Amino acid sequence: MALVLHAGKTNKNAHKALIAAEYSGVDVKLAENFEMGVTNKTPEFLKMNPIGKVPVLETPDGPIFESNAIARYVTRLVADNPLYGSSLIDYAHIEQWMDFAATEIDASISRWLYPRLGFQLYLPPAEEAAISALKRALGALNLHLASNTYLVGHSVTLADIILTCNLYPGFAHIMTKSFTSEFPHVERYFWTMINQPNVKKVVGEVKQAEVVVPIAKKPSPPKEPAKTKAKEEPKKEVKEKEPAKPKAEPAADEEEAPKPKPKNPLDLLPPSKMILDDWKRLYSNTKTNFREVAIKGFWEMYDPEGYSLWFCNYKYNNENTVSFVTLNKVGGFLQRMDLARKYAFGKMLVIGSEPPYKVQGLWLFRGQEIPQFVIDECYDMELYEWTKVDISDEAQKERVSQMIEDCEPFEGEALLDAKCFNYDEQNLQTIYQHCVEEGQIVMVEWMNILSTDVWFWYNRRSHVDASIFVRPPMIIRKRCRSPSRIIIPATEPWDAAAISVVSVIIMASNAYDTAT
Ligand SMILES: N[C@@H](CCC(=O)N[C@@H](CS)C(=O)NCC(=O)O)C(=O)O
Repeated sequence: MALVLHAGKTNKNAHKALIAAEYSGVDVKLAENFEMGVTNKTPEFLKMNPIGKVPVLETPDGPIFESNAIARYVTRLVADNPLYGSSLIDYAHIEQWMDFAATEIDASISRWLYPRLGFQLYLPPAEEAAISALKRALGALNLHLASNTYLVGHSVTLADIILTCNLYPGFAHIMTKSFTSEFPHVERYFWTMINQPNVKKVVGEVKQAEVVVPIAKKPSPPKEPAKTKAKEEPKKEVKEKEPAKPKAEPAADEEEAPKPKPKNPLDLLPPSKMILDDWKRLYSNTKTNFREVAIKGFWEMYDPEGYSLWFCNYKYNNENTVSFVTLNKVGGFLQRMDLARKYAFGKMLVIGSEPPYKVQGLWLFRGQEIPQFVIDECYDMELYEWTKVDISDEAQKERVSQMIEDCEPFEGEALLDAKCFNYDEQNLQTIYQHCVEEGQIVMVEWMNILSTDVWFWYNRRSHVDASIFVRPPMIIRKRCRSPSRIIIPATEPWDAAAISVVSVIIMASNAYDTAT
């Protein structure tokens, strides 16, 4: 009779036992109708595993929890199972690599991935520490695998099964090719293992992440046991992430009668002659002769009474030892500044051709101070030293110009990257993911989102349907052709200055597809 394993079918910890069972010819079946967040909260389940986590294996002698213990049990059901090696020293080495997989690989991948998925608080220094620890572990593993096909001996053992299951979420979500290419033997090993028929049968096709999974905006609140069918394992479960599904129709929160938002104190400042959107548009649209057009235009528009300029310098530059971690850190900061999009423009430079990289930036804020709501709500602010620009000092003014134009070399150094806080790149990702899923790909070649003004170019000849979700809750839908510019109408009781675009979905428009 088959042993019953309680877990969802995409659970990488459950895969350990299922793969071991395939190799060993042991009959293990997943429990039918298992629902993460529901089944594992029932009194019957808690009797099997008091912590309420999965997987749990039911055996004739009682239940077992902890995935490695389950996999060991399944393996030991077969006498002299080669998955356990053939000597005492093999056995010790298998245990050694299983512990290594749990404490050095799984732990570091989890500390990198889970905050990004919103399951834990995202803190850039913690992410950096997790990545360093993972690189150290992968370096050691790479060295071992340089002269060994498998971890122990000359064939697959339980250690390989456990390690592969632990590497899987890393390869699938965060360890892109540019990250793993530093560890070619680990790459070779992982793909060899994943393509073993007994592994493939359980795990299915695996694709390496093309981008590091983006940071979820806020940690997910702990989920109550779902009343309706839970489609996915909500916590710690790592499976191919479903692309964020933008709502086709206004969702509950968008349909609610909009409550007037208290005015931002910055809206109460005396009007400024500088129109931030005009500057953002000039910046984005200037493709040549930048100094003469955009920079000159900036100083003509700049209103030192209505706006202030600030230099920022990351306080922990000596920790910026990994290029893409540094870039991610800056990307995360810009995402979190989203709340200031109507009141700010920024440039963030990552300076240097080798580590440690310096992160320095320039920000234009409405008003004479850094807005208090930004300091309160964006924790990155305190990771930087802020210095107000004195525009009567020509040298400082020139530095501002150079930062805006990504002048290189900058203060004698190359630029690793220059990011601009202007329009929302994150939204573009949502658009692509959604359209790919729907099979209605519209390649948006260029998009610029200003607060009340959305411009885009795409590569189809036919019409598209653009849905623009804005805050305060409102959706603007428009059928349009490339290139398109959609101006969001100001509606009572808000004025245009209070509107911000939260996402834009561009879908192929079926009605017009064949007509053009
Ligand atoms: N060390 C445990 C980890 C188990 C675990 O964290 N399971 C997750 C799913 S992968 C879970 O059940 N989470 C539900 C919860 O935290 O309530 C094992 O290897 O079995």
